[in-house]
Amino acid sequence: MSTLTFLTSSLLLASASFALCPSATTQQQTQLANEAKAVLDGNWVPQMNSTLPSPNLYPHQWSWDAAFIAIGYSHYDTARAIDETEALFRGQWKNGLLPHIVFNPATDESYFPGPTFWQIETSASAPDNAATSGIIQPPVHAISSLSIYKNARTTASKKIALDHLKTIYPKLALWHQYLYTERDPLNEGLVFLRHMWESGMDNSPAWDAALEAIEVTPDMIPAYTRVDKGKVGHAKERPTSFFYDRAVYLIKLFYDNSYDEAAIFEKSPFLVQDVLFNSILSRAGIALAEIADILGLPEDAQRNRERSAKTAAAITSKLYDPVEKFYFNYNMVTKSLIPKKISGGFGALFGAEMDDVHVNSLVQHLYSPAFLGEDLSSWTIPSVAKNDPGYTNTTYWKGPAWLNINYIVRDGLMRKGKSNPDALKIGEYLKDRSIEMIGKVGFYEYFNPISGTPHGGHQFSWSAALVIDWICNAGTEVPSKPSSKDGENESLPKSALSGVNMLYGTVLVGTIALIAAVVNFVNTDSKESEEEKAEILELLHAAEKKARADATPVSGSVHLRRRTLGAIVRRST
Ligand code: 2M8
Repeated sequence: MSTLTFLTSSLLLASASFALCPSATTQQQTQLANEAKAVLDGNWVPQMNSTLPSPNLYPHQWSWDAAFIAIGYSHYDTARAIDETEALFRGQWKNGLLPHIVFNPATDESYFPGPTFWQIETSASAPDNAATSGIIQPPVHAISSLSIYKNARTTASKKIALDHLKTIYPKLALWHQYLYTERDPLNEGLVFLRHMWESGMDNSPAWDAALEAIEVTPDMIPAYTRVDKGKVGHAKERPTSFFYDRAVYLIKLFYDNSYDEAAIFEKSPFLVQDVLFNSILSRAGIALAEIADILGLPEDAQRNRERSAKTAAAITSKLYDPVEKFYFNYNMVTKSLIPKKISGGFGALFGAEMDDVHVNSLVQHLYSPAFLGEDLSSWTIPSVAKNDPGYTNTTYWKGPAWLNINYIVRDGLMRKGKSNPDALKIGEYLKDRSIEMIGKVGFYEYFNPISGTPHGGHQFSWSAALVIDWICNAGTEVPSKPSSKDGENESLPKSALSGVNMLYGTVLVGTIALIAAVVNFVNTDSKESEEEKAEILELLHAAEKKARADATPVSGSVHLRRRTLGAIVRRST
């Protein structure tokens, strides 16, 4: 790498760190995006090269969290988005299984089930140098790696993102290969899940009947101590002991069978095909095909597209119930659909093959009182239909709204609903209301869908990451007043907005000083091409434009920025 290329790279990467969300159209958006950035940066663990989902509840790296988090980072720190992804894949098993947790050795004891509980050493496929769990989570990863590449804004970050695609593609391909072979023994194009945690929607009422059919007595499971209950406001918001006993029972079944998928498929009392998981897989398959295209691998691209199309078609042919006009999960043990209307059913919009009738049936469900209401009175989509007997406002995946589900459904509505104005309207609504809610209450884990009040872990990373993606991609309005349609006694706390902008301004000035130093140096290096210099100038002009747009009353630094940039640009021309 030449001196100038190196300096240009540093310069361009440095600039990326302050140009967060150029498409933000209001000061409120800019402020919220900066707060979201502060959440991610605060949860970053340098020793692990990864980000905690939430500092008080989840002390390790989780799989689909990492993918959403990387999407957030992709808008302002390509290198860190790559680190996050590569850290997760260091836990990948030899057969391709991407574990749902990669453990941080420094905090082993602060989460149950910790690394030793999984006994992954019973499997010949377990990784040699990483402590992981032995189950999976929805495969958002190809989507996030493609986002890292697409959202890279400078020549230097594009280059490292392309290098990342080259490194990660074989690992992603192995991950999808594992899913389509080990987890689809009937070759239906639909993968099965063997643990509730694999769905990401852990204690959803969709699993209640299957769990009730599993008889567990204390002598059948190893002794264990939960640590989650003391870490949230109300222990009753967390899953029950009944649920945890069965979660532990299944883990024991896995290690007793050395994580052999065929043996588990034969013996497990919990085997489901999940709408959301398969829908994400289908979309991720298209992303994987796009990555293969970028890397010049047309045969791989074709194979990924074919597999994705098979999954997309199978979701609708097997999991859509034409009577209820809804997508349901499927219990492979009882060989029947699980008739629970949960938010994951709307996930079909993200990756299933649908015609207008399917799209419209989901849109009608969203408008029903069980979900958003005809007048769109709910803040965002509840995780379970409000008229389901298992629904609660505040218990984890049994009713509360989650940002990642709203993000996925919103994306599906905007893509599949192009000829359905109601779909587009709800899509916009979901994004605007989610952003409004977060702006009011902060970056929490989940929310009461009726009142919008926050619950679970605070400083929750994927809530922050997805807000960044929404704001950076589209520049959504952040309305200043919440709706007054609260259906419960809970009321919204005051906005959690803080003084991040002060810090931001200081960092900006520091970065520009660095740019000045670098450009001075560059100007003495006469061997470099005019093209490279033009690239730097373009960056400087962009930085100046951004500094002007960002003009906030931060201790007079705007004048300093303008003067500094003016001097740099003059010296360079
Ligand atoms: C929750 O799941 C973990 C188990 O994996 C837990 O309850 O301890 C879920 O919300 C899951 O979707 C999420 O990835 C994880 C970390 O945020 O927490």
